[in-house]
Amino acid sequence: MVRVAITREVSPAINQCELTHVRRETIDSHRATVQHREYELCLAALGCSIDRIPADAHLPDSVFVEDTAVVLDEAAVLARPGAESRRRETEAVEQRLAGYRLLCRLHEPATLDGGDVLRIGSTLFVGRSGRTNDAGIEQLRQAVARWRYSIVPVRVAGCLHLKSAVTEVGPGTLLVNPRWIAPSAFTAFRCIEVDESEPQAANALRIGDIVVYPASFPRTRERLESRGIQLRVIDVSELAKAEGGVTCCSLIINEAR
Ligand code: CIR
Repeated sequence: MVRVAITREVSPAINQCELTHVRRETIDSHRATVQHREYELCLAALGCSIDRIPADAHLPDSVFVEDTAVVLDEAAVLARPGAESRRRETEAVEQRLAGYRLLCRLHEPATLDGGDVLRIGSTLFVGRSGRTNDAGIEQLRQAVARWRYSIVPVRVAGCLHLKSAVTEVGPGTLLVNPRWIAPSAFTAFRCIEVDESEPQAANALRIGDIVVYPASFPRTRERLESRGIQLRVIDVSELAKAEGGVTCCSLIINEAR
């Protein structure tokens, strides 16, 4: 399959990033950039062609492109990020996405971060979080109705986004932190729980049969490997200080036309 990964260079202002659930620590922006390049190389080795947007010194969190859009096979819905400081991140992403997909937009009072949308087949699970409000969920529902996606709202508590708490790691298989979301929304799936000592370990990026996974969660990693899930383990510790995980740094476009 031809895949494109839209990424964006780490902003020189990364130390002014938004933080909600983690204590501020200095981010070494050089190290963050090196790790981000390794992340891109990993995606390239998995068959993605990298479409990189340059850094923007006025947008500290702009490396986290996942939050700016929801990319589907038929279209891309531009998000309206819940944090005011992140609203303008969509502009450069919009220009890139226009080359791949029909675009739909959300409008005030909607807020929605792409990190709150987990697509599994034709279902969009949408986190009702500190970033995504009811109007965001409703406008997303209307935007995608013509392609028959069903929308399942999921309450998120204790973490930033839905995909901080649950991601797909294989066909019908999810990696979850049940303390941050009610697993009742996901009873149709086989759920692997993160190790209790690694609450942030549920964010994994599935590319085909392979799962890109952070090096910082060895116990949960063992659980995944023991269930036969093939991992590419990478160090993303620097951007984790900005509350980012492995899904956050790319927008994956399947079968790019
Ligand atoms: C923020 O608070 O918006 C950023 N510092 C982190 C965003 C991480 N994005 C994601 O989980 N999808």
